[in-house]
Amino acid sequence: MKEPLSFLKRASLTRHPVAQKLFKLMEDKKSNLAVAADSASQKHVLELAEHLGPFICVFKTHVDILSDFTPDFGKQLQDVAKRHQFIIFEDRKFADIGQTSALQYAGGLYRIADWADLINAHIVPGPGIIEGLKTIGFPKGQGLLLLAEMSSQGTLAKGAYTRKAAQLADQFANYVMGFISLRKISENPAFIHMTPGVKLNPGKDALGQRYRTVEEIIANNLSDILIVGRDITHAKNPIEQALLYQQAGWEAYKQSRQLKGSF
Ligand code: 5BU
Repeated sequence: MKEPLSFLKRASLTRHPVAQKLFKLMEDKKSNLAVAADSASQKHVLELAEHLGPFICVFKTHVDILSDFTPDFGKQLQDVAKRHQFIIFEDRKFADIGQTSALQYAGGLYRIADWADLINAHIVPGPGIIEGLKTIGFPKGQGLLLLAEMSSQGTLAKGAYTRKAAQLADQFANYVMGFISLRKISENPAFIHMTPGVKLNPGKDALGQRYRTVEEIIANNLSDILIVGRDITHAKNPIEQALLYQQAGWEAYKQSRQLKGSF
């Protein structure tokens, strides 16, 4: 079996600017926790970023959920990200031809490319979507994750489709920096794996979301980053809950990779 590599070591194995920054700040903050801030209120999303910022490595948004979006949202979030050192990930899941996806990324109301460090895309359209998004994101030093698997029940993203995502990532490794997946799907240590569908108590929601535990995802399936939404944002005390997840996620990472030192 190959030697497990620390996040710090992996930072030195990639030239991708967002991946390098992310691996380093994960190690500095001892956090492999991403929070999914799915609130309709911009003020609430910014408050979540401010309060949870110290515990997380990635702050994940769905900007099109906001009902009170104002054009200074991105700048405000960037200010918080700078203060607390986290990566901004807009979970836009682009899925169109390259030309249209590039327009959706750079323009419209949200101008995602002006403020998000990281976005993601379905690979259903083929490599053109990566080429299209790259025309916007690459010159800005931003990154792309490919949707290799999904956490929802009955997902079609599996088997050959998932393997194709890994191949496309290799092909575009100077722009693609990893995957949304349920487990580690690539042996390339430069790629980062982020996994949604996390709860302290596993189960399902009413609309097909499937939840697994921190240990199942990080220790048994060797993913890198936990994406946690409602189990933190809807907790009685989201700050305490984020700390709990941060510690559990980091312990699972250290122990499963048999790296020295713990939280
Ligand atoms: P939850 O509240 O922890 O269920 O939120 C999960 C978040 O992750 C939510 O923002 C989803 O849009 C996102 N997600 C997901 O749940 N499953 C997937 O496969 C992908 C994204 Br891709």
